[in-house]
Amino acid sequence: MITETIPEIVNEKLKQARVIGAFTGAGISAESNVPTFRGDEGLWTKFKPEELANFNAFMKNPELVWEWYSARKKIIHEAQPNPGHLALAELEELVDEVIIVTQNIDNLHRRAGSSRVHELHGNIERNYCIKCGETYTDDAILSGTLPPKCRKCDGLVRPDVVWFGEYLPQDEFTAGEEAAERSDVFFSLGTSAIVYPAASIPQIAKRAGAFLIEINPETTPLSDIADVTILGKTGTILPEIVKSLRSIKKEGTNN
Ligand code: BJW
Ligand code: ZN
Repeated sequence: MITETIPEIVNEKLKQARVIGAFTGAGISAESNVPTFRGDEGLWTKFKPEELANFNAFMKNPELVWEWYSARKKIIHEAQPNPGHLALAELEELVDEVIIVTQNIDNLHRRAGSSRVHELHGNIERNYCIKCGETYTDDAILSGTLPPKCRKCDGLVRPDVVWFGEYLPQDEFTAGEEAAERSDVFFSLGTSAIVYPAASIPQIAKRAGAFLIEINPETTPLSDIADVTILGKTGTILPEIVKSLRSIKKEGTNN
């Protein structure tokens, strides 16, 4: 079902759910003014993500790749969690377990208060040396000229994120698969759902029997298998969903 309003079945399924999973993408942070990767609203129209988010591009032109990441770092640093992130965090008060599986590297779920977050594509706050593996989480390493160099071995330092052609962190991906398999209701939120293997996570949830709800202003390849696709912004729809669930649960305890 593709709809612009929240159908009653969403409330019914959430009311019964003990474990809720949420797979998130750049769209959930769009209302925090963090640009998405693709589409008309995507700010990175000059370069396709495939052109910058890969190791060969980094080796060819580390300055350019670092310029992209430092610009994004600045935007993310200034960003605040939006009502969509906050609604997911609030859901933890109403349900036994809420597990977030995110493709985002921006930390906004944790900053909103979500306690279980699995990051499939890394985190912009971490960096590491490609030669000796030393990790850097302080911004001091980025304060000199770009690209930053390792203090130990003078090797190139890169952001600890997953680029095209690279493996996802195995433990995070496995945790994502487990969340998908265990969820009664599973959300796919603000993602174009085209980048694999991450995009297989909501498909695993559906196959394992979860009720799959997608929220996105546009349909995606996932819309074909979602039980409900709500065409809208996560910052508007998620708070409405959580508000209804709160009042339903409250009614239940009063009776
Ligand atoms: C809103 C909204 C609002 C807007 N509210 N919604 C051919 C076929 C199949 C697969 C492949 C292939 N060729 C290569 C591959 C594999 C490749 C892949 O999937 N490519 C496809 C693009 C074709 N995958 C990989 O390479 C992965 N690794 C891998 O496969 O390893 C195995 C291997 C190892 C060795 C050799 C070969 C294979 C790794 C993928 C890594 C992706 N990395 C990035 C960068 C991360 C770091 C960083 O952030 O810089 O991850 S790319 C970028 O895309 C980023 C994102 O996490 C990811 C997904 O994007 P996302 O989040 O969905 O954003 P958008 O912009 O696409 O969509 C935003 C959505 O929001 C839109 O739908 C809007 O409508 C919506 N929206 N406002 C709600 N207010
Ligand atoms: Zn080093």
